Amino acid sequence: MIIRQWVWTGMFFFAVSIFAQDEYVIFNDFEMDLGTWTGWAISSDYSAPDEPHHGGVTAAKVEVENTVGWQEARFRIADPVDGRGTDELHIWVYSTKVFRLRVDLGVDMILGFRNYTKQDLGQWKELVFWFPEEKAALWDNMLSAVRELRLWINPDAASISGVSYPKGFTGTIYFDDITLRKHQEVKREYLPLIGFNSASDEALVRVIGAGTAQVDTSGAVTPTEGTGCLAFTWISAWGEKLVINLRGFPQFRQYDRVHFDLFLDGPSSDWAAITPILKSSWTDANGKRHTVVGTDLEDNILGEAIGNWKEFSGQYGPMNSTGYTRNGLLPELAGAYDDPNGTITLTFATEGGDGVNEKTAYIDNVRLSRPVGTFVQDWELR
Ligand SMILES: [Ca+2]
Ligand SMILES: [Ca+2]
Repeated sequence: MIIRQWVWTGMFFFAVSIFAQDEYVIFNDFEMDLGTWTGWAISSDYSAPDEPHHGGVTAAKVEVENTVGWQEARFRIADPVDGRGTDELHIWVYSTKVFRLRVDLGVDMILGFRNYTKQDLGQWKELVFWFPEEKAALWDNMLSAVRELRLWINPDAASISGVSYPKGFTGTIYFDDITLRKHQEVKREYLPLIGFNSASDEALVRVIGAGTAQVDTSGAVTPTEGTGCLAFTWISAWGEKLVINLRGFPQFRQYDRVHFDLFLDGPSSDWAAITPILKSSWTDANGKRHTVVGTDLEDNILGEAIGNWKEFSGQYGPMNSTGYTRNGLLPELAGAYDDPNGTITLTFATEGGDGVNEKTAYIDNVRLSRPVGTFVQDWELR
């Protein structure tokens, strides 16, 4: 069933991709600009005619010497590119040794690790780094002029999917066709889940630590949906503060994004951030215990949500991107609905400056969405 589901999903996306051509911003194709390489990239040159290249006629041939582990290399191009509105970084690589590469698009824009494995040796592989549209929005200013990649290679010894990666790397890697994919907006359909319009919705909510949470229908704050919203105490010290029980909403499996509106009633001169975190636990038919201890959907700086309503969202369902790293979540979350004792929650971690500590914040209209017409319906995975 698992396989069939993915085949179906893949077929759908294949059908769509015929019509929706992806657009890319070229970061560097190594035809005109070799860029500058520092750190563990001890030397760089254009590939010779008898050496590998992926597109055009040349690639970057980089000699790597990393013997210390957590040491970065910086790759810088002459003219920055506008990466706003993108959602993937693509890098083609070629080597004769396995490696793991972490890429940062700039300071604090960490895209994570991708692996060049035994099966890839001696051939070109496209490393795809997906980042959520929420992150892109957060990074908008930095993405407007991307000029540098920060690269980390084999910083620690690791064993992943049966492949042993040593600490450090000495050898040659060819790089080519580094691009950013433009994010394609899709029309979405929504399912309202929790409206907090009646005190009965309080049963879905649990407060961790100090503070309270209750449904507010006083009208003191205008809800974004219906006649009420959830008022709770904002605590500035970072931590998990509020838990919403999703166990009663099996429709969760038929959608791929969760959204909510948030309003922090504090001084807009201050700062605050919220992270929605999915957790689940259940036992499968073979008695095996499954636990998702916590997947951060996104870190969000509140910005204009201090003093006003703002929408937040996060992707948890399947996605048409080989760089997407949350597909493993699907069976883990889905199983929570099959086990009568399964649990699944959306936990909010909050933080902020002193000026917003113990102020009242409001959440409303917890809802799900999916691309219109997409077959997310059965990520029924057994
Ligand atoms: Ca090239
Ligand atoms: Ca409401």
